Amino acid sequence: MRDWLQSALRPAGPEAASVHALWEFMLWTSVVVFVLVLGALAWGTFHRRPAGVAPTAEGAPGERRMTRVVSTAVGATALVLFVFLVFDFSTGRALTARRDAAVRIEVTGHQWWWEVNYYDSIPNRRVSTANEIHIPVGRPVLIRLNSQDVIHSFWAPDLNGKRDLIPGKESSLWIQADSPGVYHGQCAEFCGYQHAKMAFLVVADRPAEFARWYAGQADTAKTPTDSVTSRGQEVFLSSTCVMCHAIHGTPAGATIGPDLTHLASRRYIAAGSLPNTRGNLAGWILDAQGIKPGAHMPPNSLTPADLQALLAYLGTLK
Ligand code: HEC
Ligand SMILES: [Cu+2]
Repeated sequence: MRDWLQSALRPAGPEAASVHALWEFMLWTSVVVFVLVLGALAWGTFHRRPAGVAPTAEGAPGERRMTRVVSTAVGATALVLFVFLVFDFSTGRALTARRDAAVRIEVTGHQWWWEVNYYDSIPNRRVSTANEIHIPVGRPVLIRLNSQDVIHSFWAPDLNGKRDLIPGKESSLWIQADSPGVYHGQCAEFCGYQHAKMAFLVVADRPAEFARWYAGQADTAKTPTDSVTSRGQEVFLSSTCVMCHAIHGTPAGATIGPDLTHLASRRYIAAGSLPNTRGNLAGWILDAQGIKPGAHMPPNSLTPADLQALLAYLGTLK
């Protein structure tokens, strides 16, 4: 994950831009206030009262001026806080403003991966995937957030602020990417042992590319065409994998773990833990606990031939 770069200071969409504008305003206002306060402190340090005059004495020299200065500073503080409040409210309103969603996505948090479901009014056009969210560039996307177990927090800093996923209480947020690219995100609320390995990608595609990706994902899995991949499918369907995973177009339909129908189209496995390569997949399938201790996938013992067949089959799930 060395190339995992994400930054709230490099907004890549209108939501992140509003958050960033609020942040910049608060930062520079605070810098000015800080400099003024330090200036006042320095002034006070070098301008002592004349010796012999008790500072508490009634009508001590400069007291009226000090009263004026302090009242002005209190007034200015209240004003600055009020402006912060107004700016904060208006940013909040901008972030939640209703728009026409180009795409509606349901993201469900699991320990420690993200289930991603695309809503479509036609049931067989709904798409299920994990840890990699594709969106069309330049279009508003509504993400509804829910959790299956504990509280998680969805955070793709380049695109928007954080939003908690609370079991049983749906929340939502908008994201929109100004230019095509891959944006990184992660769980931002400690959610257990593998919280640090609960990352995700948001891939902003050009509209045609997005449509192609979507059509591919809505399709059922490829049917094996040769003896090795057929054997691989058999291994998958006859072992414990089917208790937890779905591959559409086969009898496997469980939803405990990520949907694997188009596993090979994803860049990473196990929520950003490893690049999706054949070697990493092999390591993961044999001993997920060695890679992500505590993850809810048990180790598997497979003969080398079965493992290779299974890997070949999973490799066809584009
Ligand atoms: C008890 C349930 C369970 C069983 C059995 C199971 N898995 Fe998993 N699997 C999971 C969970 C949960 C995850 C997500 C782990 C994480 O990222 O924290 C996962 C993740 C994966 C991933 C990575 C998917 C992705 O997109 O990140 C692959 C590939 C995978 N499993 C393949 C298999 C295969 C092949 C078998 C059978 C040999 C199998 N699993 C058996 C629960 C299971
Ligand atoms: Cu989490």
